[in-house]
Amino acid sequence: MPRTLFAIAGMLIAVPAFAAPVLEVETNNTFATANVLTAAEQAAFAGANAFVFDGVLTGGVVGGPPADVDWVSFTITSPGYLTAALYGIPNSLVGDTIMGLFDSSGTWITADDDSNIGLWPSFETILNAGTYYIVIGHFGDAATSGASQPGDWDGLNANGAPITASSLQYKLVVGFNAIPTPGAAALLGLGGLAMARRRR
Ligand SMILES: [Ca+2]
Ligand SMILES: [Ca+2]
Ligand SMILES: [Ca+2]
Repeated sequence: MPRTLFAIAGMLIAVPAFAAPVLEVETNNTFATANVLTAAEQAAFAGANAFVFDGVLTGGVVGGPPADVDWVSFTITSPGYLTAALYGIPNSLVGDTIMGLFDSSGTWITADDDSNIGLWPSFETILNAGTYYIVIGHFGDAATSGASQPGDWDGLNANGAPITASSLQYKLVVGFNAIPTPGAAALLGLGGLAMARRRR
């Protein structure tokens, strides 16, 4: 084999496996027990600016334990636009899900009920660098028209009873577009800081 082909083959072998979805691991029912992307999954997210999270959201039954809630945590290292969309698999429109976003201190950022196809949620928001948490639950679990606390996502309805719902398989697709440096500086209010440094 010519040397260039050896070099190309070496490059192909060195390419990380970007395509593998992140698989949920129960129990991930609270902010504190969120599934955190592994270092390899986090590196793949940074390389592709996207990751997919596959999970199952089980329903509750009357008199039984609460319905399922799933938390996943990831980190972005620059400001940018984050888009998250939830889909049913395999190509399923079963169920009514909701989804929320919190920062690393558990402060609510946004939530959605039905902005994706059917009754599936999606949202897009601008974030600074940091660690964030996405939570997925059944409709009726927590408010999606206003702020909520992480503890509001507990698999219980407003009466404190388990949310009775069908179990479903889902695919969470998260995409990230970094804001180019000048925009990032403006977003972070660093323009003034840079000017102040220049004056010295
Ligand atoms: Ca689950
Ligand atoms: Ca769970
Ligand atoms: Ca919904």
